Amino acid sequence: MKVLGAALAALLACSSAQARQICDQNANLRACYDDRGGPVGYDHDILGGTPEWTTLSGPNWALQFRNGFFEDIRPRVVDVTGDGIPEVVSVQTSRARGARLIVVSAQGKLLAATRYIGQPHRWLAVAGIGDFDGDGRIEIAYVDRPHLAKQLVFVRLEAGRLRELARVSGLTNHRIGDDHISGGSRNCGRGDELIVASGDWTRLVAVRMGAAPQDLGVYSADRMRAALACQ
Ligand SMILES: [Ca+2]
Ligand SMILES: [Ca+2]
Repeated sequence: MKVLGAALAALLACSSAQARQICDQNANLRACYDDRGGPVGYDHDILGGTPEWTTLSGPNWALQFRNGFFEDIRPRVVDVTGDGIPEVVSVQTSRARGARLIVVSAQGKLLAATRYIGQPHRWLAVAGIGDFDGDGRIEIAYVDRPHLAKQLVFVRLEAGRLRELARVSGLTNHRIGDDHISGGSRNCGRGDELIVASGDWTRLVAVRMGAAPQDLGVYSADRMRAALACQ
């Protein structure tokens, strides 16, 4: 028992010294954030104890940004171009200019990015990826500054850039210090839609692009989970 205890202690000590990592996989593409070489000392901690991810990596590539890092809960490996090959959707933050949304190819090439928000400690939270207007093309939705501006933004990767398609005010999906993003996308038989909260966290809201947001009643974490499961 003593030997086992010592072995376990050694294992724990070893693992705590190792870089932390979080991954996502789709088809043959597995992409990961890790905090090798970190932390970067950005002093934001908006995601409550989540590492300042220094590296986004794929099977045989690794991406890092000078004076920046990845401020996110996990990479999202999704085919956003519709060619059957997944891309990686990520939130990359500059020390000087805050966060932006980026899309990276399966080979690790930066395909497109939104503008940085423009100042440090300003962030965006990905809300979901799907066909939110039913036209067969994929959109990426995120909340621009979920604690300040509270704007749900739809963008689509077109001709090498992320084109902004729509912006809806008064919605949010993250509270300062939460280590997770609330809500997400669902398809309950009427196409993809987003589940988010009203800006003051009192109402549960479903959103499709180009349609008025739909009030689903009083917000609670349990009711949000049920809505995501089409219940
Ligand atoms: Ca693709
Ligand atoms: Ca669409």
